[in-house]
Amino acid sequence: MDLVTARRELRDQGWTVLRRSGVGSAGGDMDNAAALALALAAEFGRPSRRDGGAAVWPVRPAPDGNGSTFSVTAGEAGLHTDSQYHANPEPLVCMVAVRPAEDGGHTRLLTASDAVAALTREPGSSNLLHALATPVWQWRVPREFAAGERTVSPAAAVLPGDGTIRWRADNVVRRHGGPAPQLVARVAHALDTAPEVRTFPLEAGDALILDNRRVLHGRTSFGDPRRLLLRVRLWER
Ligand SMILES: O=C(O)CCC(=O)C(=O)O
Ligand SMILES: [Fe+2]
Repeated sequence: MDLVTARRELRDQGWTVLRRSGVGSAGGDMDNAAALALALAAEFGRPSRRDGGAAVWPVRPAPDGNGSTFSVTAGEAGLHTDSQYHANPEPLVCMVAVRPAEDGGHTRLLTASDAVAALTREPGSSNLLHALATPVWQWRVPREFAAGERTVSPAAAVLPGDGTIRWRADNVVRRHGGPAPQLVARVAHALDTAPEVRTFPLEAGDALILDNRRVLHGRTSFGDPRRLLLRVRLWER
């Protein structure tokens, strides 16, 4: 697929996959892969260095098994949007597979409109959708990125009603007046088990670019410690 087609697919569908981009090809080292991933991502937007200081962030399990966010842990990642703990999440995320896991770690995607459809099928959906449209949701900043004093996001809605979505289940702040834990669990379950979720592997060199305000992403479980993706979050040009 050429870049023009990929940009159109991203605009119309909310995500696109460029197969075999050349990133991580045999013989290349990590610096080379990161430079290639950055150049590819920059075709779609302006790379963000906001979290972690560098534009290219390696998504791989930490050797000590510790970590507070999906990019440094193995296992599954429930459907989420990135940077939900910021007032203004980056609108685009690019992830390039350098070394896929031998045992899963497949990409999962669900569009915001399919998410709403799944939630609408839930019992008591009007209460659920009302709660998600109310700006009382806050998320903990992962400790890997907590800069300065701010450890919790400003309050925001999950579904503000403009077609966008902001979501992550495992770091929703629990406080008085905020969403009840059962509500968080119900929403997560409805989304993660929705039949509309697309699940597919990224092969080495494949680049996924997604609209971080219109598409939820996640991954199936894996254990392979050698799995490596490179992630670049992007601002619109
Ligand atoms: O590991 C993956 O496939 C996705 C990782 C992810 O969503 C993240 O780092 O925010
Ligand atoms: Fe993510």
